[in-house]
Amino acid sequence: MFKKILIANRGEIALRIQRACRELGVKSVVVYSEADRDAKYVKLADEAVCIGPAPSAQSYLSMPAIIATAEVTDAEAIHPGYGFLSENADFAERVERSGFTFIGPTPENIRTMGDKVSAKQAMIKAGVPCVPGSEGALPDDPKEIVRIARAVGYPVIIKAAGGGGGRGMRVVHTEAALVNAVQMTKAEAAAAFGNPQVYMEKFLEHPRHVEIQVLADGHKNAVWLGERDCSMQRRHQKIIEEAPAPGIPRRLIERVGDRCAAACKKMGYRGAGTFEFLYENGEFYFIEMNTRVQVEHPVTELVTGIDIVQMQIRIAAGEKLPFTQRNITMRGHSIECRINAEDPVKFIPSPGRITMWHPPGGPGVRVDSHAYTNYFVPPNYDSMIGKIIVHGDTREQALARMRIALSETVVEGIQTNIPLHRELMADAKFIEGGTDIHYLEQWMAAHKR
Ligand code: MV4
Repeated sequence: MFKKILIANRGEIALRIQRACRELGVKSVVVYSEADRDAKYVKLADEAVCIGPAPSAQSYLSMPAIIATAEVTDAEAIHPGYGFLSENADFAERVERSGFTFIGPTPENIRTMGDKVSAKQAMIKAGVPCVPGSEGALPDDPKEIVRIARAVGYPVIIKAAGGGGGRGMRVVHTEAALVNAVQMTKAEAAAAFGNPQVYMEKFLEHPRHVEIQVLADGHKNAVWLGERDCSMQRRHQKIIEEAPAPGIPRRLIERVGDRCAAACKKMGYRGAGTFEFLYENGEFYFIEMNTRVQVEHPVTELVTGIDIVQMQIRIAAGEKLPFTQRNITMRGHSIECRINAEDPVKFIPSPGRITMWHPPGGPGVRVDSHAYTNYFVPPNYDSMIGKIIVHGDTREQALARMRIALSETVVEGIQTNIPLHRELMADAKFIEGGTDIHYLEQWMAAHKR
């Protein structure tokens, strides 16, 4: 095991990684920007080094500053968390070339999944079900593009190979609009990602977003840890996640999960990963793979009892997976509410000083947050200030525990989306389970917001 790890991130995930390090008996170094000087996890860390001013480009995205800090503090490995440099293959490569261990997949794994065309090709090869569409990148010939779209059937969606997470996509409903839409998406993709390649898929109109968590050790062992339903989102920002996904037949999920684990073995995948699917009319369709730990990983931890962040570290240290698929069991139901410093109606960020912070507690309640009374939420980063995660024997018990947890929570001095969460936990359709990716936006409109 490592003696010391550098945490190249901030906020709740920096604290989460630090806790995993502590439990493993590993010392942690955090890097921080001038805006995060007073953060709790900076005080709690064994060592903390200021690496630059508030803008991420000069701090959390500065590869030289982070690698130099690992050198001067004698850290052996770097955990990138989520966001920032976590899915940057060049960073992973530079970390390893500098003699440190990158706590994550190989640069090659990250590169393959970062290019959505090569990711999809890898999945097709491994037998993971994908959305029907172009086989690989679209050709230049307009006649060919028209032919492919006719075969797929309208509506279609044009996606940039370099995109992902909702960036660089365009829906096309008619043949008349097709070729122009492809050209526009290509031009935007070239400018935004330095890669003009685009591909085509059948556009699914009412899917749910269901993802599968995997762990692989790079020694040909891979397992899947169940699924998460992340359909409750707005503008590609998830706000509620849960495990398991309500109402999906177990044997169907098992079949897809086994394919994901098999794909990891085939690709020589290493570390934690997430296979993102759209689920519509009883079918799973792969869209993207994330090669990092995700914000919503705690719901999987609560139903499986497996510490995903500790597993990332142990895998990076060269350990083999300590369990096989047969040893993994899912128990009960877990729900996560992301707490954002924002206007609950207009969603505009609400940074500033938290004058009162009372987190909830009690049976089956977990709070992952770096916030505290008197903490100043800086305006420079993501507005998420923490997560309330609950577990119960049933979905009903988890819902009840979340309602109680939200009722106990007090955050003053800034606005948060807690009122929105309280309303959603009482919403008949959410309580029923299985709402699609458009539900929240429709709900907001119906509630005249
Ligand atoms: C789609 C889709 C419908 N059909 N692909 C958006 C984010 C990126 N990961 C893929 N996305 C979508 N791809 C096909 N073929 C609808 C979306 C989509 C979406 C997906 C997941 C979660 C939220 C979403 C919101 C809007 C659109």
